This record gives sequence, C-alpha cells and structure tokens, in this order.
Amino acid sequence: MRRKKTLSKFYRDEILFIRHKNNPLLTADLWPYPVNTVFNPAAAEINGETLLLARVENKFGVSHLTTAKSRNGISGWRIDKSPSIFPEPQERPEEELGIEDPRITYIKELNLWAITYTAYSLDGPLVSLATTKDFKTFKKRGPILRQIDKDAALFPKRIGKRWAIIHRPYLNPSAPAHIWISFSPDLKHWGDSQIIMRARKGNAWDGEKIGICPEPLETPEGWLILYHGVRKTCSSHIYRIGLALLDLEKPWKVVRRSKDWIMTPIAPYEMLGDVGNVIFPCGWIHDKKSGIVRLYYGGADTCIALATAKMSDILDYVRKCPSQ
Ligand code: BMA
Repeated sequence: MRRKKTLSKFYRDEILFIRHKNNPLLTADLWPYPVNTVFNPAAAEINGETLLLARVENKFGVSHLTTAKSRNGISGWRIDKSPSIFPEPQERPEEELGIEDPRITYIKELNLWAITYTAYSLDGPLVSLATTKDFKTFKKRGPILRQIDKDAALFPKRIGKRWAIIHRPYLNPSAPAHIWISFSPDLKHWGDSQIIMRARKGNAWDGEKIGICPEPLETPEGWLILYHGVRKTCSSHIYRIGLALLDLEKPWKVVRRSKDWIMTPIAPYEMLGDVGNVIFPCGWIHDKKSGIVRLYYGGADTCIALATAKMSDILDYVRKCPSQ
C-alpha cells in the first residue's frame, strides 16, 4: 500500500479508502447556527466546487438538510446560514419527524439534480424526492415509494426506457432487510420491484440489514455501488461498508460483492458520538482527472469525515470479489 508518512495514523482497515488527516472535516461547532450534530452528507460537484448536503440534527432531535461548499472538497467550507431543505409537516405530514440521509444524482437528460431523502413520518421512514437546478431553490416531489422504505439512490440515466432506483424497504421489522431495485417511466410511479442483494445471515458484518450508500457510479466494469452493512451485537449495532458491482445493462444482476467489509468504524470520531460505531457515507465524488474517489461520510451520527481511494484500486479490488 502506498501511503505517505505525513498522513494521519494508519488504521488497520485501510485496504482501499484512506481517512483524511483533517478528519472530522465538519462538526456542529462550525455550524453558523446552533445544532446538535452534522452527519451523513450527500455530495455533488457543481461549478468546479464540492457541495455537501449535510443532515443536520437540531437540539430537539429533528433533522433538516443544509449545504456546505468548498473549492477543494477538504477545507475552506462555506456553510449556508439557514437550512436548504427543511421538514414542512403542515403541508407534508410524512416529514413530521424530520428529513434525513440525502443522496444526490445528477440526471443529465433532465439537466437537474435529483435528491432522494428519508422523510420520517409518524408511521416510519419513507423515500421522498426533491429536484434542483442550482441548490438554491428546490422542488419537493413528495414520497415516491409507497411502503416504509429508506436508503434510496437513483441511477443517473435510464436503464432501457425506464428510470431505476435502489432502495431498502422494511417488509418485516423483525427480519433482515435487503436491497431492492424498482423502475419508473416518469420518476413518479415505481414498480417492477425486486430484491437484488440480501443481508447475509447470522454474525456476518452485513447480516442484519444492508442499504446503498451514495448513488451508483457508472464504470466500464459495471455499476459500482457502495453499501452499508449492519451487524447486531449484544450491546448495539456496527455500521460498516462494502462494495458491489451490478451489471451495466441489467443492474438487478449483482456481478461481484465483497465478502468482507472494506471500512469499519475504528477512528475515535467514528466510535464515539451520539451513535457510536457508525460510518455512514451518503456522497462520493469521482475526480476523473486524478482518478481519486472522495467519500464523504457521517461518523458516529455526529460529524462529517472524508476518506479517499483511487478508482483503479477500487475496481481492482471489486474485480477480485466473489462473483454472485
Ligand atoms: C440508520 C439511519 C442513519 C444513521 C444510522 C446509525 O438507520 O438512521 O441515518 O446514521 O442508522 O444510527
């Protein structure tokens, strides 16, 4: 492994993604207004800058989404003085308990950014969609999947004639939860749903439930997806991440899936916080010039951190993962 001595401490899980020495990049005390925690950000590149859409939890316990921008994606963050997307329970009862965990997909055909996020209703989580052309004004399009569901990310282009989304419904709260795919002719009506990846059983790192992290990335090898896997322990849960590759034309077919996790909570800011032992990425940016993938994630439901890897190393790794 090539690693400069000047970087931060080496963590035993750093086979691919290396944590940035400035971690955590963003915390509640940097926010321009009083908040409890900032975490699980989606990411986009806009006008040559990195934009994060962070989940921000207020001191009551309800979350909204706020943008932060930086020229290099590491430092010099300019955080919006007020929330970008906030719950509006009067008009949208599904947002009563807040909005959480966004994922951003740029849809070239429509020349807009699509943001899928969890709308927390009194009866559980739903997947809602908002769109924007500039991250200044947002159009909320309401819940798009009808059942209790979360961890959804859209593909950036049609698969055949239809749009596709990866998501994680809760069909049985006492059974493991799996990753599904659904299709739509218009981004509004979704169907043809099927399970594409199951939580593994028992003590596996991804034995309890799994969900997609950021949006799928198109690569020559297939759709690259990062997913979080949850293991239930006697005292709590551990949120780790793994990789999978989906067939380019038939993304309901998993071609490769990592057997082991590729990153586990091990840094202090991932182990200690409001919910310890959690890494939860919702955004990544592939810089095609340098070949580097910047992964933005929440640490312990408390802060925002960055880890980087070379796309060529990620593809080398996933190519060697077991075929499915
Ligand atoms: C999940 C989501 C995430 C959170 C994680 C760990 O179910 O709610 O937002 O980071 O739990 O608490």
